[in-house]
Amino acid sequence: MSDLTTLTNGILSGRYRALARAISMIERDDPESERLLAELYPSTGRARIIGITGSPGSGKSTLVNALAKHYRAQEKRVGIVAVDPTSPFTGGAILGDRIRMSELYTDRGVFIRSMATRGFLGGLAKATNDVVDVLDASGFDVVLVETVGVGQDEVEVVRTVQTNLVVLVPGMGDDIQAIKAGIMEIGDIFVVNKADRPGADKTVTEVTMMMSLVEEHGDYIPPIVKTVASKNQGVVELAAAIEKHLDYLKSSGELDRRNRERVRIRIETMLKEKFMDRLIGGTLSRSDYEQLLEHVVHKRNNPHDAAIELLSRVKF
Ligand SMILES: Nc1nc2c(ncn2[C@@H]2O[C@H](COP(=O)(O)OP(=O)(O)O)[C@@H](O)[C@H]2O)c(=O)[nH]1
Ligand SMILES: [Mg+2]
Repeated sequence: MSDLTTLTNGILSGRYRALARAISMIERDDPESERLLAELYPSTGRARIIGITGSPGSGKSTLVNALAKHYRAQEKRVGIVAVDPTSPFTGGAILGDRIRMSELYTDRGVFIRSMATRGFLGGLAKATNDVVDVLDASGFDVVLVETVGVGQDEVEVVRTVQTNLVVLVPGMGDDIQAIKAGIMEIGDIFVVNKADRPGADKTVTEVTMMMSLVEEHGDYIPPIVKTVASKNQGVVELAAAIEKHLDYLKSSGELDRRNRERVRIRIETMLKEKFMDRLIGGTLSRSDYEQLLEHVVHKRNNPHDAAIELLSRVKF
């Protein structure tokens, strides 16, 4: 059996060493990983993919931990992917996550991976989606994706999950105002975590008010759930809200639409990347490219004509 077949089979039968190896290959942007992912793709599509987004310190990891425990109690296998540019792989925050999640680490029904986020080859969003595919193919029933939710890459990650939780904390006030446009669009469920702190109800009211300003809700109005993640409070209610969102996704046809959107985003991201690869370093040297940009900066050319010219240089 070839190495790739062994690895594919290892993943399909849920072996942790195979999973770890595959994910490292994806992180390195190893060319073999593309073939592996192609092999695994037919086995994907069963996992429930849930995003957890919110500011650093809002309690996302604690909440992920609590949700994972909840799902484990139902005998579900849980994959966790933490994407957090504020905490590099070796950084303190991730170490904190490791310790906090240690009770899950010893549980074979849980697989946790923090994505290295700096200097990422091939794009963070692509890598995250690929890792989610690997976990999905490996039979994890639930995949939780933790992100800080800022930056282009992260927004792309958020757009590819099925249900997105936006985690807020009491006393954000102006913060909520500042981020409202963005979060109102991406939130399927709003979580007011740290509800043991003063002002939780006020935050709930603020979110409700902002929600009423959003014109297009369709049939689904995102619920607001209060939690104290560090004490596992509100987790059952949150899981119920997640379940309800799935019912909505299915009955409205929105699940198919989101899955299709996920495919679209992934293909288009790869196309863009492959196009740029062919262009720069292929047809054109990096310095020629920089030269061309320079012409546009100094008004000797314009962005539109420059783009058309570049397009004409790529051989398909
Ligand atoms: N008081 C209180 N603290 C919490 C709660 N949830 C999390 N924390 C604490 O908030 C801090 C940040 O949590 P963490 O999960 O690392 O946040 P993340 O950066 O969003 O992943 C930690 O010290 C947690 O123990 C909560 O519901 N109430
Ligand atoms: Mg965290």
